[in-house]
Amino acid sequence: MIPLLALGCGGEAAEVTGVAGPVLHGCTANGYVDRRAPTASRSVFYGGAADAGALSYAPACMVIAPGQTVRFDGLERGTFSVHPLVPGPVQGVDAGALPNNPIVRADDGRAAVEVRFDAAGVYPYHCEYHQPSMAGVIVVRP
Ligand SMILES: [Cu+2]
Repeated sequence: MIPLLALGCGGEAAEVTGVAGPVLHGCTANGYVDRRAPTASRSVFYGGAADAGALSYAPACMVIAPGQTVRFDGLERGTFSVHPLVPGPVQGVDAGALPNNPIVRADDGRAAVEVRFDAAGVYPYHCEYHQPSMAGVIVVRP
């Protein structure tokens, strides 16, 4: 019996959820988690926090609705000085025409930032030091 696992960002095992999104940053076409429900968690953990590997984001591939806020959170395990959060695709990846990405570069000692996504679109992000494997995508759609 083969478990329903696929290789996600950084070679970490990621759940296959059947939610569609672009193939980018290790995200597979149907490998996105749907966090559009009002009560869903919209935290992206990194740097060994919660479900994230030391050099990965979890969940790295997330679908949210316009107007919702994502919290990038290293909890007690990671900070942006170790894992600088950078908007946009990793080097060498052409993500096509990118709309304005509301993610703002964070490279200080904070562990968490919250980013509100108002417009539908595809918003890649990555860690400056650990790209290309440490990368993810937020897809915003109704
Ligand atoms: Cu990193």
